[in-house]
Amino acid sequence: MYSENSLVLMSDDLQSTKSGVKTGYVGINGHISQIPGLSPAICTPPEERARGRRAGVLESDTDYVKLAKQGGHKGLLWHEEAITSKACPYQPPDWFCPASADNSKPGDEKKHPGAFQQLEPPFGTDSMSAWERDDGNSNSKEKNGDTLSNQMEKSQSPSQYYQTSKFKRIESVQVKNPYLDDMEEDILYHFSLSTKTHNLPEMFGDIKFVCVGGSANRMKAFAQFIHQELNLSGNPEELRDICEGTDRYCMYKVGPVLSISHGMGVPSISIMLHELIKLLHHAQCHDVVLFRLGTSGGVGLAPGTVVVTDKAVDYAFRPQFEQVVLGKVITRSTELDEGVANELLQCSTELQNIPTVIGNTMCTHDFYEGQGRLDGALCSFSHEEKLEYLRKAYEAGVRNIEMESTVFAAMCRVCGLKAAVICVALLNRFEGDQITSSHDVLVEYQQRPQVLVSHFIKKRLGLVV
Ligand code: R2B
Ligand code: URA
Repeated sequence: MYSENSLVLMSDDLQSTKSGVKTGYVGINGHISQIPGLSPAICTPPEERARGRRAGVLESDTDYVKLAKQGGHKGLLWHEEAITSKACPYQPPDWFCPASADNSKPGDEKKHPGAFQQLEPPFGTDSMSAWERDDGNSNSKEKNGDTLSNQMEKSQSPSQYYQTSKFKRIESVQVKNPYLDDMEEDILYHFSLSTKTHNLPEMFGDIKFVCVGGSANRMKAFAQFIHQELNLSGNPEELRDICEGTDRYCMYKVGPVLSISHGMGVPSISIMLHELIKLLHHAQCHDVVLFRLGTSGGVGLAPGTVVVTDKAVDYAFRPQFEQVVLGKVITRSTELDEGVANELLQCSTELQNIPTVIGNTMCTHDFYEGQGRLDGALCSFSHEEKLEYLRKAYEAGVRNIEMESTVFAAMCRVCGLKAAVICVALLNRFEGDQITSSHDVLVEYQQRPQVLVSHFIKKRLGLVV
């Protein structure tokens, strides 16, 4: 059975060409998404499995919803010898299985002493600013670990890093909520998924890359694109929305990649992130990297430039996110993963036509006044005042402005998830406020973060060198 190894790529997951170049990530049994009912090749479960399961399976439900309500079907992750050519195990890069060949579950603390950070009480540790952390006020053990791994990441290429990181700990997804453990069922309402009606480890346990972006259509297009890039079998047009039970967000699973939409603005992405992080936790995912792929207004940059975020900063250029909790403001640091950002920058140099810089990204709560636009329904400042603000932003290292990066960075950081923000600049805000480029040009710009992240993923999977 596959489940023991379900978090590890097997030899047949990657198809080699004669030249040795890996050409494709192959899902289990050649299925696209490995999620029941989402791949055309997956058959319906035997009748007896459907009976006696949860009540509430309605005649009117789609095949997928019926299957999902029954918790998927059991043989889903079996390897069929007849289909897979050889049983010799694929040697995944260390990154994929950091605890070397040991396939133990992330929850198995005894086998990995020191691999797990102690859960802190809610709200206990994340109210420090980045400056306070830098000052050494943090009592977190995590800091030493991070420093060590950051140093390694700085001095070595990614492949060297993975090869030498035998003692790298498993990076599990840490929800910071003690109440979750006591809940009999967790309903991820805006995803239309639940721990009782869905087998989340089976559905999502192999996820290694989560790509989020504002628009549902763009994230569907990204799922289809990455499907082609990973050379998966099956028709990318037939990818099904895992969240089809709701129209709040869309979600597509393509091999080890999850593509999800988050809507516009902090409140929308924050709801999605709560449920996504719980989903990854319930599914026992580990060593997951999150990417926000988006659009933005450039600050002193040519339209079409891709910005990989160094620090996500607020309206006053501070690397922090303020969350109101029980009427009090809690400040969380918005530092992103430096190693991933540098790796993305390196990827951009290996691609044509993806001009890329690393810079700070300012996150605002509004597209118009909040970003200093003169073309909203309201405007209470002068053209000069706008330029002055943008100049100050530029001096503080801000190279682009968007609307989700601070909460994205803060939540990922608190929950132990490596994360990066990659946004294309649609215009140079020193030159105007309206987005005047043609539809075709904008479509091409929006593909740039996708192409960059796809290259990163393919490199990490060993599909390109
Ligand atoms: C970028 O583009 C959207 C506004 O047009 C917003 O979601 C963002 O961050
Ligand atoms: N998205 C933003 O938030 N701002 C812009 O200027 C462009 C896209």
